[in-house]
Amino acid sequence: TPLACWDDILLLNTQLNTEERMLADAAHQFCQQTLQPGIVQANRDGVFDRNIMRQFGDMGMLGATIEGYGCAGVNYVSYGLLAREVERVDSGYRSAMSVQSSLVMHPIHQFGSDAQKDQYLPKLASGEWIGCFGLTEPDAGSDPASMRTKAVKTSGGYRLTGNKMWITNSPIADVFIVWAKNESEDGSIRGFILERGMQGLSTPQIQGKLSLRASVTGEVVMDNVLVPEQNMLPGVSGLKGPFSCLNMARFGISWGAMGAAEFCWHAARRYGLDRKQFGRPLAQTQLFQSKLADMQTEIALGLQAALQVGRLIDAGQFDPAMISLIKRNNCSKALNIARMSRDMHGGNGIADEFQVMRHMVNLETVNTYEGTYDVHGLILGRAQTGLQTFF
Ligand code: TGC
Ligand code: FAD
Repeated sequence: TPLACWDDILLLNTQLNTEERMLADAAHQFCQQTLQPGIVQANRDGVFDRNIMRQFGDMGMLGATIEGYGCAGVNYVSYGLLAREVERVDSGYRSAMSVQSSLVMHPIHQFGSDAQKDQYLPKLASGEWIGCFGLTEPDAGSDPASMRTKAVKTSGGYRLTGNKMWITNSPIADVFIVWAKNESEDGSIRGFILERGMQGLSTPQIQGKLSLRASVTGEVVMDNVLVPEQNMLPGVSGLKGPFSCLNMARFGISWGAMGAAEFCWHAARRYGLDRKQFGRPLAQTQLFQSKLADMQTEIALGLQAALQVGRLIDAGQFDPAMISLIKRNNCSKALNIARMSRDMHGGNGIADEFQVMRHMVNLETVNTYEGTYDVHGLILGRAQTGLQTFF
């Protein structure tokens, strides 16, 4: 018989407190009962049902770390546990949750005025409004400092012109956090809150995605959009504004990627126990067992590292380099695990019903967005040598 804790060999569960365990169990049930049954079809159709955001809201999963405004007010370890459960179903659904929480609600909460918080946070917390985060541009991906979107001061506000690219949920968003160079402050980067319906704002959807198909992605095209003065985020200027949002989202992704990897690992184990070739289960071959051991090892270590960083964030002791380490490691390890699981499923591995190939292609995006594997390597290289490679 298998070891009772084969799927939690370092007893991560015992390192959680009672509230964290209850929250993870409730999220697991919700994700498996409500999200899992529809994901194969949603991915096939390439659609995101906005009702899912309402359901996240009902579960208290949006902006979960924020106190007040209808938010749950839990710690960052709990936020990580939520991401792990959602991404066990699909990286696209975790994307929706992390953009809304870390990239839209977090900057409003952290850098917004009281009026902005009152106006936007409750409706984003309930999922009535969907938000998106526009940093990347067609010619500014890994290097957001080279963005071209500009804000020009005019009477009563700013005129924004520019083009954001690859923006999760832009085609269905009600609220847009857009980062632009403010010409009246020497091109310093500022955050602006835009709303659907503003004149000159359009959000064409990107078609033909082979990854994250259950998430909608688009552009944010701004042609001289008039944004009232009171819609600028007053509390931050410079790249540390968007980067401090990314810290939190990247932390969640490092847990989420492990959730997707766990799905692929468990599926490979089950498949190997059920499928017989050469007169015995595939799981009774040395190569198959060695691959399962690799998966188990990387997942157990990746989760421990994510938990430690979560504890440090909750204690106010984190450095962004720690987050680069776990984002880079956990995404690339999860991608390798998904590829291995796809292979271990043989021909069935390419059928969407078996779900591992969906996770595999999703993780290609997860390894790329929020800072690519290379970029996080360079952040870690700079942190240990003091030498800058970005110019
Ligand atoms: P650099 O000179 O390093 O820094 C500029 C200013 O920013 C500050 N800073 C940070 N602050 C807080 N947290 C961090 N992690 C920070 N990193 C830097 C820094 O202190 C400095 O402040 P100040 O006051 O001195 O001006 O800037 P750089 O241009 O050299 O940066 C290079 C690099 C590569 C590290 C950076 O540009 C980078 O991280 N690039 C990756 C871009 C990226 O991650 N884009 C993500 C777009 S959003 C997205 O993908 C959402 S997908 C979501 C989903 O669907 O789930
Ligand atoms: P590039 O920066 O052009 O990189 C291409 C390759 O070059 C990569 O392998 C990279 O690692 C490498 N490279 C880059 N610089 C260096 C260097 N200095 N040294 C060595 N190698 C280097 N952005 C948002 O703002 N909001 C969103 O909601 C959002 N959602 C996304 C959803 C999806 C589905 C996708 C695919 C992307 C999303 N993004 C979003 C954009 C994402 O953050 C960028 O794609 C990512 O930051 C990489 O930028 P890029 O695509 O321009 O690649």
